[in-house]
Amino acid sequence: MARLLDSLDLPQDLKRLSLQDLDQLASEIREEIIQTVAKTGGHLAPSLGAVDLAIALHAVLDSPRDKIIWDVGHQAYAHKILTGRHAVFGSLRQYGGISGFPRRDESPHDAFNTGHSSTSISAALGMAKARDLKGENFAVVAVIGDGSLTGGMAFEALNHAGHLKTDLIVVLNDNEMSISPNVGALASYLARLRTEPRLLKLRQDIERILEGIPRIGKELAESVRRLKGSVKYLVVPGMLFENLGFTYLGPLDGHDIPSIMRTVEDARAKGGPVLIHVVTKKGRGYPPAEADPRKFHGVGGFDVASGELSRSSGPPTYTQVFGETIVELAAGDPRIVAITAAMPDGTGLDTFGRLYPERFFDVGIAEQHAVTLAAGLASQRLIPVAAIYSTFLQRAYDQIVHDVALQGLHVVFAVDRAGLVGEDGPTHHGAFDLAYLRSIPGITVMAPADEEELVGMLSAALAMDGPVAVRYPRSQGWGQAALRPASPIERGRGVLVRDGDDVAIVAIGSMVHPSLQAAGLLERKGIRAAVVNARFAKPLDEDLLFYVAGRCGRVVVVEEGTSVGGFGSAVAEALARRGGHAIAFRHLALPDAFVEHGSREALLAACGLTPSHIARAAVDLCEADTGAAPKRRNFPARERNELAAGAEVTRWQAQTMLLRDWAVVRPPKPVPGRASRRAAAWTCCLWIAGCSRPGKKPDGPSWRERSWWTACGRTSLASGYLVRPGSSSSRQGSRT
Ligand SMILES: Cc1ncc(C[n+]2csc(CCOP(=O)(O)OP(=O)(O)O)c2C)c(N)n1
Repeated sequence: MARLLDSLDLPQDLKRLSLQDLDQLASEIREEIIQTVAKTGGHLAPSLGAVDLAIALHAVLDSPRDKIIWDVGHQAYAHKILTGRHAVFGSLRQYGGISGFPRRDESPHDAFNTGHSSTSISAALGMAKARDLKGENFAVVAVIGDGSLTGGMAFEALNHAGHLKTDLIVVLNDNEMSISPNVGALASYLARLRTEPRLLKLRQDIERILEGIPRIGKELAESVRRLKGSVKYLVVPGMLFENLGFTYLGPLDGHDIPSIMRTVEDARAKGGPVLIHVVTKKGRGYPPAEADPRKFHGVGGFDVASGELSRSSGPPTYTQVFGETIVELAAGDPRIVAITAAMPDGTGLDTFGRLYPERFFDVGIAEQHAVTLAAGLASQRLIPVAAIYSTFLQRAYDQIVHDVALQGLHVVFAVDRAGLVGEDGPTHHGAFDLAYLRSIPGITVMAPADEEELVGMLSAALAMDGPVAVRYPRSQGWGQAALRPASPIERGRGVLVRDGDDVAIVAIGSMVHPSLQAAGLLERKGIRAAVVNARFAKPLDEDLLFYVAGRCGRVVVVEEGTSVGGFGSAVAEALARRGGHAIAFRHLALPDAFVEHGSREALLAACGLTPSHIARAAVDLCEADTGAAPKRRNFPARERNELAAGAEVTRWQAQTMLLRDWAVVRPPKPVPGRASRRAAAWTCCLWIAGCSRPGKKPDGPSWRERSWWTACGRTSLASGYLVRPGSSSSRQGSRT
């Protein structure tokens, strides 16, 4: 039988379909979603639950003139199919295909980009106010789930909307679920509204009776008015929303298309802020998803017939290792408590929650509250572990700064999904945590090279002081390839995992193993690459960095984080601060742009973060005349002036500069007066500059190395820091 879906011009044609046709269309769309998501993966259960709602809204509204904002946007697949993307729906979440979330650049029907929860009411209110100010006329509808309504922003927006009183419709899509069952007092309140719809009838009956009482005297009239008010309080469903200034309509069956259509029309006619409460079933129309909506919230591929999820074999994911490790650690330390913001499964804390319910807090989709709750717990000497995805932790930046770091509180942040997350795309990539965390004073930021190191880092993090973040990617671990035995984690210390003297690859976290693979590729080309597992983005192991920088003269820094302000910037800052600006330097990182969706592998390749890209960068660095060697021998005027001013010479004097084996520069003895300090500085500069004269020490380092050291020496003096390039000190050399 020909499908309606293939013959309609949507969304316009919805308006002329019979109710029976609308139901028929709903089942066709469900089938389309099931078949597609089985291949592409995606948010199955939420989208199946919202099919009838999407049809009803598009049947009544005139999109894109009227605006529909889908909160989170993970439930908007039917909306996509209904608004011209049916033909390309098979490319859902694929590299180059359509996004799994609403995107303004994808369709004019996507009124607002979403991905993070609880934003829809604010955005809708902004649009509604813009409409009023511009004297325009269109409807604005925010569709928000009961889970997303637990986010503070949603309440901030409800509060403001109730005050502004402009025309705005909020559809509360209540399926009793966040990803896992919704938690909190609000969830219980909504449950009461759902389970006691008789209250609505009761209210109507009571109000009718009260209206019928004749007005005998002012006093009685006033009593009746008060009585009406209190009865309303007792029995009116949605009183919470009414008190916030909304008209509450509902609860309705969210799969009854005509009922939703009528109610939306009523809401438009009523005007002002209206909340329509619809009750839906997550996973509707696909029995396995209806039976287990938690499992089918977000899936990879699955077998439609059996409902079996495709599982990848191989090593456990970082998330699983985190979940298991934190349970083990908690067994030995009752101070450990765990916090999630509505993601017990996603973060791997579900087992912890089952084993230690008293020590486990699912706060709802409330990352800001999660972090400050952790701060409160830490202030009483418990050790909170807040497991939050990198992208969602962005929400709680001020809480990390103001409530945790400023007070030096010991909170452990398990920053999951750090780096590229794959098919969920730009709203979900964990691109920024290294950058936004490392700028916070007193914080420790580390990233394990593999799952073995994650275990060590978690134990170390619990034993440290102050805020500590451990960031790890959305991927499986390295299994047999993991670095074993993982050496003990020492705060601020990296590890030289492979020695070499042509080029140093300094990598952090998920990029350490690819860098080791790159070093293998380079070896075949006769290039000896040192590989540093930096472990810490903060504090940075500057000694190790300068050891390899001095030894190789060329540094490739690799990170799965933004190229702006992250680990690479930390390395570049350290080099600049300590005079290594003449080191040939390449930085491989995520671009300063939002990375699209696609498989993690495809995206890593597109961003140049594979072993072959790393090797290529190292080869380029070795081959290129990078201009690393200073062209001028004379000190630039600015530096000369700084030196003449005697900047920080005494600090410099307190140290010794080692230039490999062959030259030791000892600063002159401390000298009191400013003139003699200046003289001392000049002596040292000239001394170092002298080392660079070609042919002076035929058995010494190359001209290139010497001139680099010269450059370092000059900058050191100017900036007051000392560089120890290429020290042959056995202490550093033996650190692996
Ligand atoms: C700020 C933020 N935190 C966490 C998430 C992860 N997340 C995606 S959907 C979801 C549950 C949303 O529940 P609800 O709004 O009720 O929609 P449903 O899936 O039940 O349809 C969560 C926690 C997110 N998208 N944004």
